[in-house]
Amino acid sequence: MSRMRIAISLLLLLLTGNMPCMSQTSQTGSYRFFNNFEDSALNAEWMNGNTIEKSIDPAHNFISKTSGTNPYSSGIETEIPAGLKSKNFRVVVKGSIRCEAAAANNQVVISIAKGDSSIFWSGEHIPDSTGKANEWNVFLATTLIPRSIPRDSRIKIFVWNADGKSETSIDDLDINFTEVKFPSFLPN
Ligand SMILES: [Ca+2]
Repeated sequence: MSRMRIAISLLLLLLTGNMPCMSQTSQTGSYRFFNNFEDSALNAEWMNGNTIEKSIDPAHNFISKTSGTNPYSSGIETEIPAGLKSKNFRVVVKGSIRCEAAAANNQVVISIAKGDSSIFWSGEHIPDSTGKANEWNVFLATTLIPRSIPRDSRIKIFVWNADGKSETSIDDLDINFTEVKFPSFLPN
């Protein structure tokens, strides 16, 4: 490998290493991660890429599909973003979901760990996934993350097929981190 190639590889590693899937920073303290699973280069940077496949629904094309044997959807794994370390922040996860069986249990999971130690875990049931089988629904889950989380923690976000009853398709996964500033006084 030439020296130039090594330099380019190192640069790419630096650029993509810690924040692989950050699509944009719209304002200070706000970070967005979005994937409609149509871009193979972006898909490779997201977790559980083995779940990404072509849907039978041409309107959604590529999706992340979970089942009893592959229960975790594609999602993100990243360090706490630099602008949110030691800050309270809100995580809002939106997306589209389609279950092949009614009353399936799918959950938006936010898992935070420092090294091998789990620090925070939340699994929010997606009510819309209990709707009619084989129809697309949208979902939204919101979780507050306290500023006491260690600065060098890593955060994972994905959809968990918790009961394995249904093959479940996930698309247009849209994850937003926003700093929450609580007022320093209470209004009269
Ligand atoms: Ca798609």
